[in-house]
Amino acid sequence: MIRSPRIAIFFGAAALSLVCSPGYADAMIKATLLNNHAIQLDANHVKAGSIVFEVSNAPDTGLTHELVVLKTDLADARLPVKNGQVRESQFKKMGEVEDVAPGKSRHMTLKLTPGRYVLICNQPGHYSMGMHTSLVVTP
Ligand SMILES: [Cu+2]
Repeated sequence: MIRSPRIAIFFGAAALSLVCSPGYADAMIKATLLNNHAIQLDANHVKAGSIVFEVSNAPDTGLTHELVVLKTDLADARLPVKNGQVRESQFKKMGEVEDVAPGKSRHMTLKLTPGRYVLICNQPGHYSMGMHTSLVVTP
C-alpha cells in the first residue's frame, strides 16, 4: 500500500511520454489544403523516418477536406478514379487525416520508408478538381 502512489506516478509519466510522441519525429511537413483545390506542401522531399504531417485547411475553402497518404510510383495526377473517388484499396495506404474543417488543422505521424508517395484529398470529386501532390522520401 505504501508504494502504490509511486507506482501511479511512474505510470502517469509513461503515459505522458506516449502522448508527446510527435517530439520524437525526424521531420515535419506542413500540408495546406487550399481554396483553389490544391494541396501545398512546404517540402516535396524528406528523409525517411517518422514524419509529422501538420494538415491545415485554409479558412476560405468553405469545405471539409482530408489528407490521404498512398505509397505508389504513379504520378499524382494519374490515379484511377471511380465515382469521383480514388480507389484507395488499390494502393498501399500509409495513413490519413480525416475531416479537417475550414480554418482547422490536425496532425498525424507516419513512419515512411524511401520511395514515392502521393497525397490526396479523397472527399468525393476533390481529387479530380486537383487536390493531389507528390512526396519523395529519400534514404
Ligand atoms: Cu478536399
